[in-house]
Amino acid sequence: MRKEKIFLDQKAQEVLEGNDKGGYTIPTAGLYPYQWNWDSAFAAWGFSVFDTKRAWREIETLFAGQWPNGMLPHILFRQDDPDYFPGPTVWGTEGIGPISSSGISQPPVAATFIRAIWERDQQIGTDHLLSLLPKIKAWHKWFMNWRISPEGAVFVTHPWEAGRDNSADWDSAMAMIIPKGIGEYKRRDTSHVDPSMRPTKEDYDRYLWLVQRGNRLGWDEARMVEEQPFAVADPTLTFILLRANKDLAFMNKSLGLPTEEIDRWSRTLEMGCESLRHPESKYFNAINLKSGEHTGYLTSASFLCWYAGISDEKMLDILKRTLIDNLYPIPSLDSRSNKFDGLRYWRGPTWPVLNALIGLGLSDMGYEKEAEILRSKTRDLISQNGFAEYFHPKTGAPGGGEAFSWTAAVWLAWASPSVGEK
Ligand code: 9WN
Repeated sequence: MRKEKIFLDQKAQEVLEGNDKGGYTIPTAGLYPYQWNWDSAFAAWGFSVFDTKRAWREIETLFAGQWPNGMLPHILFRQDDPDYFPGPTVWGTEGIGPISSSGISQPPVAATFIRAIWERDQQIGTDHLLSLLPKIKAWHKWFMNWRISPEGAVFVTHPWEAGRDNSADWDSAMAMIIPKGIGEYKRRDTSHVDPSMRPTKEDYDRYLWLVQRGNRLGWDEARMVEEQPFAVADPTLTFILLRANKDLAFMNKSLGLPTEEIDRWSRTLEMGCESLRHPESKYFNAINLKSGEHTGYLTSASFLCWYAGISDEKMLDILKRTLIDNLYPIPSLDSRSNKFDGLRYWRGPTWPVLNALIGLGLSDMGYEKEAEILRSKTRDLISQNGFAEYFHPKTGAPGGGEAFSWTAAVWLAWASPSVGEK
């Protein structure tokens, strides 16, 4: 048993090292050849288990791409790679940020993992932290300036911003877009992965249309917000930013820095979380701000409430049901939904990264039993099927890319039996 544990820890470390491009980590070779925002933050968390300095380096290379307006891009294109579409020329952000990048952000998990890395070794970490704190704050402020609904929830202006590309949460808002004039383009993802596991062409047409619009408007938030064609209040970003603000405030306070403004943001977001509650079913869901309608989908993002520090009896009941319904919880879309598709990306599969965030939240709020079920099921998934991008919640079959950085990181920092032993 002990031997197997060490073997898988070693394998996970090799996945991270294999995807290390020298200071920054790609999610997986081929499919995702650049530095992605929340993937990189997860990778840093994984590195911190065996190499604290490398963990800080990952965070610092990520923040090196921060735009003057505080936005931290979702992809940093450090070198052009024809394996991925849409690449830097399609985004057209040249000259805006210090490194060639996309024009949108991604879920701000970084502050939470930065806190974890710092707490592991404050001696090495404090200097790194002091220079990062204003940058994290500037990024969170950008969300508060440009992505807050009137009710206080965070909304996304592109499905990629939530990190849950083809979630059913975007369906009604995506249907309102007519992707005229996008021209011919060639997808690359479907040459790496079976198309049945990927978003559809209709999705991609709209992803691209939104990118082309941002490019045309020079990624100027003030111009883009004037007539926002896609705006969905999102539980992923709302819960994650609230948690990130609390961790940022904690770190600031520990180092004698002010927290008033951050605390104010947290209060706004707490109201925003409540606005995401479905009026009838009472679970947290997304809202299409263009129509004002709750989307009504129960997704893995709905269960991030505890991660944000929100205890919720109704959600606990639904969680218990979900843990029974699925051999390998938590599905990215309720497996009882008629849109459930067990291997198609964010329309059904279980993602270890979401499980880790949900599990951390459950532990923090004292729901150890549920947290442990989730952790041991995630451990089974990875140890039986490898470091895949995601898994089928009923069969455990692996899907998407292989040798995936954030799955390896989740193993090392959360799912491995050796976590807590060291
Ligand atoms: C677009 C890298 C990223 C993740 C996202 C995941 C997927 C990209 C894509 O891969 O999105 O950002 O091209 O499909 O949905 O969460 O960060 O792993």
